[in-house]
Amino acid sequence: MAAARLAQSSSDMAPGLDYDAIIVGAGMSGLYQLYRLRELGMKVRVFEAATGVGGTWYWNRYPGARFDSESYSYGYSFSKHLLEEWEWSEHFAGQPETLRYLNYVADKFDLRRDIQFSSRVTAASNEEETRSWRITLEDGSCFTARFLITAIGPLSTPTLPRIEGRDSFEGKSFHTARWPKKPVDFVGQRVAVIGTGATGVQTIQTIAKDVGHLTVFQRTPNWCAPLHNGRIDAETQKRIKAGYPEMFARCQETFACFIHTPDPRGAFEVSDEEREAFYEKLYGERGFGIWQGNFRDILIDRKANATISDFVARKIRERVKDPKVAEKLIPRNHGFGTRRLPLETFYYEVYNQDNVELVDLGETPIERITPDGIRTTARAYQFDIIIFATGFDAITGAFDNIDFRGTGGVRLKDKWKSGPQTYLGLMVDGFPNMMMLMGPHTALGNIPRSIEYSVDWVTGLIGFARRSGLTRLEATTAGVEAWTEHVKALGAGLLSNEVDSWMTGINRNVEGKEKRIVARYSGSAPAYRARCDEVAAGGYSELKLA
Ligand code: NA7
Repeated sequence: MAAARLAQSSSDMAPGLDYDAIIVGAGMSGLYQLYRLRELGMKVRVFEAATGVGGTWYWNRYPGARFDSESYSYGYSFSKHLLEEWEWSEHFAGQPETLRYLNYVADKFDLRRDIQFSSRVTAASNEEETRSWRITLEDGSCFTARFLITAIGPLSTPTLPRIEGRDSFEGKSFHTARWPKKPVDFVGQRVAVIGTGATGVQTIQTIAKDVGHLTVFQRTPNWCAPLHNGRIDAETQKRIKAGYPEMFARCQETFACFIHTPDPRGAFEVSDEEREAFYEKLYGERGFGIWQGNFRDILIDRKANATISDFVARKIRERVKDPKVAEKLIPRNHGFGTRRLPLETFYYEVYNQDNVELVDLGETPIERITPDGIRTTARAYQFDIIIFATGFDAITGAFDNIDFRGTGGVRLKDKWKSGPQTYLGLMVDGFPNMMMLMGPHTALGNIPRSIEYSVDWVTGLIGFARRSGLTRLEATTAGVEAWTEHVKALGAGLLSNEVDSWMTGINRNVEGKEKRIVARYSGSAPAYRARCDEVAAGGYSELKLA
């Protein structure tokens, strides 16, 4: 740290600007970006809307929130000391532990002194003359910097359902991503959960044991598979630590940076018995193996996909006692794994409890929320608590919330009206000196792995600019068009791109987000990195540099 502090005093900031760089957001991306830019000796300020660090893991305090990626594959890999010191207690850590981890990171690297909390950025405008950005906070204060880096998260803008009477409910109601810090008491309460995505599933399986009565309002069932979490014993802990270099190297090679590698065989290249045995094995294993480590063709070939969908449907029928309820829990409009796979722990068994009811909104849609509950076309329900597990305005939502203005006052929102347009998912033409972390068109997957790569790439670019005396870095229009077309082309043929979900940009609770767009890079992470590496190796000559 001493070296970093020393370096900071040598900041060669442009006169008249407040900072060399402003980072928006102190989640996993923002924290690491701050650490890296400090190494360059830059004067950096992070503005964060929350009262603490952590981003996703700060806000999502809902009961049962936890990783679906193996804990040890999710932590930062950049510091050997950190890897040695930190011990994950479970294979898939819960939110409190992850938030503790991120606070530990912030303390260990003394990051807090450059973070301004309770500071929501509402606008950011490019100032051509000074080659800088001016950001405005909710309270009206303004700050300037040469570079602007967005670390605002792909799933950070929660959305409430557009249901009539939503605000008339007189009991307690919570969106899962705006959960209060003080735990909510469910004992004896009549609770409703709307939404059965990854968040809804975690919430439902966790509160079912405490509630008086639980009613789950399901619009679309999702395919879920067992998480198989467990504590990490001392022996395993040692093995994990000794194996970090190999494990991280493996994550770099896989399609989406998870530790699971697809089976090179196609689903029909084995006998029916072998296929069944393979699925049975995957269903019994921890984590995303059944999704990311399955036959190579299940996410691209409809018939191959049907074999795993049939297998999981049988599992649901075995686990849910009431056949009518089981049928409601089996997805009909999309195949296994074509939406983000929720991982579960006795989720299906919840529906065997006498005090749990599943309402299929396909049969009986919600008419309105009332002061004392929810009314469907069939009947009125009374509740003490309503939980909205209704998801996010994903990927572009956080960008829409800030009034970004590029050169000539062009609004990013207008530029992206018919879908995002980016260069490598990192930059936009007309928005010089602005870099995006985990924005549209970048490889997401096991997100900390992608974060570390993108932060390192951005740091490389800014370091290059400083060494070369460059003060204006901009993507070319041709570069943006080419990358945007490339991302669109990559999506063709993937079953997941034929299904409505946040991954295809659909959120009917937000006006204008009713049509599918390609906001997500769906190629492989290694291919993504190879392309970005190529740009760096070429001296960033694809950019307009001045
Ligand atoms: P998701 O996966 O977007 O799930 C949202 C859920 O809420 C989903 O079941 C929706 O049904 C349901 N929903 C949304 N609006 C309504 C209305 N108006 N009425 C009824 N039901 C509704 O969000 P999550 O928070 O679970 O997960 C997001 C990601 O965070 C997850 O993939 C992980 O990567 C972490 P629908 O399916 O649209 O019919």
